[in-house]
Amino acid sequence: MELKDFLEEERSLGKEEFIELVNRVIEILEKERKRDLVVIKPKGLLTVVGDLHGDLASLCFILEKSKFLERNDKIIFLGDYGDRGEYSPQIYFLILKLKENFPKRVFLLRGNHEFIEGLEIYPHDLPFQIIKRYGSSEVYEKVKEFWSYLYFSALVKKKYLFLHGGLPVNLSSVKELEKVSKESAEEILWNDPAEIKGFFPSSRGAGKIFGEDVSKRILKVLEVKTVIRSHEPSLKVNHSGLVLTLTSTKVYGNFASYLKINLEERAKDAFELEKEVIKF
Ligand SMILES: [Mn+2]
Repeated sequence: MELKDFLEEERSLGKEEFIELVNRVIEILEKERKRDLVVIKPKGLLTVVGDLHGDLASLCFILEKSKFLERNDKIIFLGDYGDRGEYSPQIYFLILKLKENFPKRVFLLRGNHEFIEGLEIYPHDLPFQIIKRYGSSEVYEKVKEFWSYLYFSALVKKKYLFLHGGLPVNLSSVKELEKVSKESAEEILWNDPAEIKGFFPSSRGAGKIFGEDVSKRILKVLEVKTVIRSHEPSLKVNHSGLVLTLTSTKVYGNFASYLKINLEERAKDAFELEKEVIKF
């Protein structure tokens, strides 16, 4: 299957077909997803995709350049699929098709734009874009159902932790990532790292800002070298190399990027990984 075939299929897709696609992917995730955390085996290459926010051109660029469809690699998405950019429905179609076609090689994480109850996001263009594309709010309800099957975080043991926002500041065991509390869910989706000590409430209105001491303590507990996250429109290193932030959308007028990690190599810190990020 080539990317252009997927895009062509999307153009003529009807409401019922889209809903059936979501149902098939939910069925896959229902069988596969035993916990809120997915453990990725340290085999082969992993492409890391940050926030997309409806930027279809950037997703297509990443799929083409990473040669995901031709190779036997893995790919992980760090959430925030829709809103802001105008191609949110198309992004959803593509990630659903990828999961359906390559279930063992595709990992879909939840972002704060795939919100949990009580933490609704604003601005939220997705429902309007879906109605424009499919003429029905039924499709949006189905997409929301799909969100509840997304993982909160992904772990490559002894190496990396992937999540959308940040570490829950009081995390004390990997078990708490396997079954996240409502409080931890909010923090995983909303937190941001900063060069501070400790933590304090975020000006975003949800989640917290956390410092290097928090990262240091939690990464030790998790036995992980580096956290890789998105949630901010930048490429940056925090906490002396413990946290890498990358973005894969140009909707803020900046560059987009992605990362390819060889999971069989030794774990790298965020400074090393930052040098390997492909910007475009
Ligand atoms: Mn976000």
